[in-house]
Amino acid sequence: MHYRAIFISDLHLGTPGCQADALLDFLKENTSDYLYLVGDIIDGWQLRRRWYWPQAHNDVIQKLLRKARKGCRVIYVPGNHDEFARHFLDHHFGGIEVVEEAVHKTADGRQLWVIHGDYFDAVVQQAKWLAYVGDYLYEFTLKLNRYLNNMRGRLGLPYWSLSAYLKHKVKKALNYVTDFENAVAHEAAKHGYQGVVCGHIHRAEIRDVNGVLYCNDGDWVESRSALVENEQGELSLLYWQTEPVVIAKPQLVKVA
Ligand SMILES: [Mn+2]
Repeated sequence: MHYRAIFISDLHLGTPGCQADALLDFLKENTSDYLYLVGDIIDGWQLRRRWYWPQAHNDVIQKLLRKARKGCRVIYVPGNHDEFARHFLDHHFGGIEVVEEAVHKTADGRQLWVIHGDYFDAVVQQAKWLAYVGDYLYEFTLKLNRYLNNMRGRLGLPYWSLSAYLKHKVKKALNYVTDFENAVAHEAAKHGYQGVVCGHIHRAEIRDVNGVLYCNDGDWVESRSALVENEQGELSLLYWQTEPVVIAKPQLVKVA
């Protein structure tokens, strides 16, 4: 298939979790005018701890470089796991442009803000922290609730559920993904973009958030997903399923 644009992120090359063979197959079967690498392409964090670099990971890099050579515009927006690449912003590597963020104009004229998304951790962090505390607090509340109602009972007061009262607040704090999506979309709207493409949370999605198109291209660790734009400017998510590999081909044996 040929697309106008392909967005992929969170490949995590350099880790055993990266599904390099499936990714290589996807890159072979699909071409595009634009290819956006939306961060966490190479996992520098893990490589620093333990060197892991099989041939398939080399092949992926070779394939990306070949695409750039053949005229595909490859734009690389580094993420937090490949933050070392942020030292080379606005440089070219074998035709691959490294930029902090990009703006992709779709065929139907929409402006999409392309970012990895880790900058929003700080915004969402508070909610995440609350979630951990919230979970613990909930357990504690249940105990406290029993104790309080025991007291209330002895004083002749009716039963009152403290845990029920706090439950909806905890639930709200636990919604990390939604918080992230909303924060990113809100910032995109503030900058005047019609949509945003990001990665980082490994959760593929296309949805409207208050009039802004939120797109997350997923990852190549679990979901094996990509965001693609066709010639009409329509965006969709693609989950790559490889065909079972034929190991032994039937052979013709000539009998003399
Ligand atoms: Mn990331």
